[in-house]
Amino acid sequence: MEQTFFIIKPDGVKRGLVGEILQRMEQRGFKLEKLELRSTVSEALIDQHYQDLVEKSFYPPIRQFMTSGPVVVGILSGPKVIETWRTMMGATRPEEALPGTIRGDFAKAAGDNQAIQNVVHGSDSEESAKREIALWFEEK
Ligand code: DAT
Ligand code: MG
Repeated sequence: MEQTFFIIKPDGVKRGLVGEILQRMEQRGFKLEKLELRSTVSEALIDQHYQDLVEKSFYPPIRQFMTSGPVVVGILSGPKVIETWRTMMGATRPEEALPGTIRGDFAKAAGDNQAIQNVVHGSDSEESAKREIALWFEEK
């Protein structure tokens, strides 16, 4: 069965959205294969997670944001879960995320030079899902 890796980011945990987000996963019929609260996340882990973004000018605030508080991480499984979870998350930029999506319902637009805080992460391909699951759960 297809699997994806997700993160409920520090803004989602701080704002008390964990239950709401897990409920949407369950209502959609996906199975939670793994679920963990990580009270701290290292900069090294986030840099590996976002290995394709570390050189970008907007990256330092993202690193700061992603290590700013507890996150909830897990593995979700089900048919077409990678694409479907991305659809449920909504667009990367809060101002472009449609109502009905998690980001469209909850993410606040960022100010200039602030990190985009968009509540959730989901793997964008089968290859990313495999890599991220190994990074977060098998190579601790
Ligand atoms: P997504 O989280 O929708 O998969 P991504 O993988 O391209 O988007 O980027 C990871 C995070 O980095 C994203 O949630 C917010 C931030 N980000 C991406 N592109 C950005 C940009 N052009 N400016 C500022 N932050 C950006
Ligand atoms: Mg991404």
